[in-house]
Amino acid sequence: MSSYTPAPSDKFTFGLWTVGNIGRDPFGEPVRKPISPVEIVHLLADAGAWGVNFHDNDLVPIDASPAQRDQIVRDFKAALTETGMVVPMATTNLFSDPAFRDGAFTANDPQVRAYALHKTMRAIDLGVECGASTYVFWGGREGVETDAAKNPAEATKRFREAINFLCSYVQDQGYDLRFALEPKPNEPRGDIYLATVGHALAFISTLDSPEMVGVNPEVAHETMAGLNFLHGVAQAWEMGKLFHIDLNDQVVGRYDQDFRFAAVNLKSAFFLVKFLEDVGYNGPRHFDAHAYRTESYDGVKAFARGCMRSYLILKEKARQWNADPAIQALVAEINAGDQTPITYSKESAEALKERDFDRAALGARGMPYEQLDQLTVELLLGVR
Ligand code: GLT
Ligand code: MN
Ligand code: MN
Repeated sequence: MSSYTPAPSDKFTFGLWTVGNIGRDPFGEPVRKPISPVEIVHLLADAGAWGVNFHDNDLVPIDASPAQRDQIVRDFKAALTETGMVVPMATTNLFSDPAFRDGAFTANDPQVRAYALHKTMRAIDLGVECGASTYVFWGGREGVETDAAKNPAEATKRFREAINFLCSYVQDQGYDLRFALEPKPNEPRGDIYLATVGHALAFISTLDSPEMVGVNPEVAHETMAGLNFLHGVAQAWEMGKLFHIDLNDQVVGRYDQDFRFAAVNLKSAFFLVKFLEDVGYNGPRHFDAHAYRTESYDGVKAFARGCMRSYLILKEKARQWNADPAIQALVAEINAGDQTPITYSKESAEALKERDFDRAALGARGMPYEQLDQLTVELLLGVR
């Protein structure tokens, strides 16, 4: 039995904005005093995390002078060196400032679109300076409350132009950086463009440099859309597009909750962890979540530890599932028969057309999924 202690090889990361969340919500003021990026790095290192990610303005305030910026970055890097923490991912805040009230890359005002590119190039420089190799785009404000405001096809074109522009920028700078689009269906906008993993994957294939761009799916976001998160993740993985992942939890039909990983849908979390581990996903496991508003910083630390511990427990459960004789007997039964795909040739197609099938026998076969699911539940409940 493992001790469920995080190791660097687990690649657990948190954003400055996650443990640094001060508990402001649309109905209430902050409940926790802000802590500095340096303090956050120490808190996360203490909790056992491997890395920390940030938006440009999580680290450097939007109105900082160049000298202040340099000092902040120096202090932050010193904290990274002191703790051994890394920065695998960075991103831009294109949603807090009033300038982005109508979006950034898709805003109707061309000056806002230009400012969004300006801000993102600078944020990319900052991210790369701190070691980031993945750059996330979450288009929180890229959307509308009314479709009177914007033609959604035009918005898609603007989004494409922006990502193409930024891919060229990264290539020109010679940065070793890949982009990951993070879909979300709504909140803070009434409707957000590129609403799901599927929308994003289709969009990527229309870019000038599609090989540079993948996705950053988030549990809560696909769940808000009523979708099966694992299915989106699996499709992205199968296409070589799972560049990053945001782990948290969410009750279907609620506001964007960003709960501790596995706090709500244990079984979905289990199948997600099992998938990532079985396929050998090697990227960061980023917890994009925050502690309940009720918590003090002790609670924040408990929250961060809980995310990682639950992941590791589920990883151990996945190992048990893969080694459980009764479960594996059912898995073998389900996958019986010659599973080799039929490759097309004129002859194989003709032969297949002529083949006799016992349709009644095919329809008479039951599948033992009830048993398999019950064994899974029992394993998760700890009685196997
Ligand atoms: C914001 C959002 C997240 C995104 C972050 C990246 S910021 O908190 O809710 O899902 O991943 O911009
Ligand atoms: Mn979220
Ligand atoms: Mn996220």
